[in-house]
Amino acid sequence: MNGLLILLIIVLLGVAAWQLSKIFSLTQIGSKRDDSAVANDRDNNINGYLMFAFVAFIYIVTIISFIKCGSFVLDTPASEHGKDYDNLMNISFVIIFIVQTLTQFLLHYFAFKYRGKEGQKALYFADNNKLEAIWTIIPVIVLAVLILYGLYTWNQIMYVDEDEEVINIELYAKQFAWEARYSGEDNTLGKANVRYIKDVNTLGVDMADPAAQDDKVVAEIHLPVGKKIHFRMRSQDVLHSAYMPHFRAQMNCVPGMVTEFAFVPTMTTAEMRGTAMMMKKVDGINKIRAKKSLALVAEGKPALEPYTFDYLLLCNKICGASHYNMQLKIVVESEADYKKWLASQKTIAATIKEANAPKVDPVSETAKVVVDSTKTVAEVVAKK
Ligand SMILES: [Cu+2]
Repeated sequence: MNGLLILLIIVLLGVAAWQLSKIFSLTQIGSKRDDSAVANDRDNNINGYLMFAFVAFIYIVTIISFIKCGSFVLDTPASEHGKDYDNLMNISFVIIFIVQTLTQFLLHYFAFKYRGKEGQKALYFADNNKLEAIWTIIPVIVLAVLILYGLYTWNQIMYVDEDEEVINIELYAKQFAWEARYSGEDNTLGKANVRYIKDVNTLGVDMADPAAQDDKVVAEIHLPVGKKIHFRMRSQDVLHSAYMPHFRAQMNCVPGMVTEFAFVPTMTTAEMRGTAMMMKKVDGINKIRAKKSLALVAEGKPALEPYTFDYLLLCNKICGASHYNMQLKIVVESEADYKKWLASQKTIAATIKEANAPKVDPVSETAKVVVDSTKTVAEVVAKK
């Protein structure tokens, strides 16, 4: 109903504006004006200066974006390949920035310089081979270098040596959560299929596969610093994307197929928390939180907890209403701490066994013993 009313108001406002413009035209009858519908020098000048105004607008937006959003750029990468990735990104940014600044200036400057003038005719070139060659060959060379460098970097990042010692981890995406599975003692992930999903076996691990017995499903990811981690990604429902921005890693998770990404983390969570850039960022976030907390407390609500930095695995595909909720904490630590943590995690086999174990209710068990006094407690329990 509200929508209909708003629409009606807009239509009525439109009619009113149209009527006003008609009244305005009627008041102009008799006054001297140019009705030829051909641009005169005044129109050409206005358009010429508007061209300048537009290029100024583009530059101002660029400068404001740098000032406002410059601090969102992630600083030091926390993975070995991160430097190559950042290099590629920076080179692309610099080239795009220079080319865009120059070409936009030239485009708008010439549009101004050669704006229409009464009595002036435009010069017509059928073609100019020299100019054509310049604006074809230069972009071809620049693009070829960029693409070749990009392909080389991508291949370096994606190459995983079969014989190299890696830690195998599976990332499982579903609406709207992540789960991670470690390959256990044998360092081999057991087979899995969506058809095997049942009760606590939320990843559909094939428990008939010997390699699956020691696999561990965990609630947060722990990684040892300096070791190569080989991630394999699966999705249960729709397209998701495993995104670990601090490690410069992203890979789509596609239902029905396994995708991969491998990297070596180079900075522990503690080391990243200690960098000047991160401390400044966390400080900024906590200042905003403190301000919001003041307003919350005034309303009688609890204050916000202060923020501490943690690496995150995020979903980078808009996969549904709670897409933003898809995140999993990643802890990078020393190898000793990592081993200690991993040892404390339960295997899937143990979790399933525990879930399927008959529930012994101590109260009814005692009652049975009392009622059936001809049997011993041991007999009752054994029968059970
Ligand atoms: Cu998602």
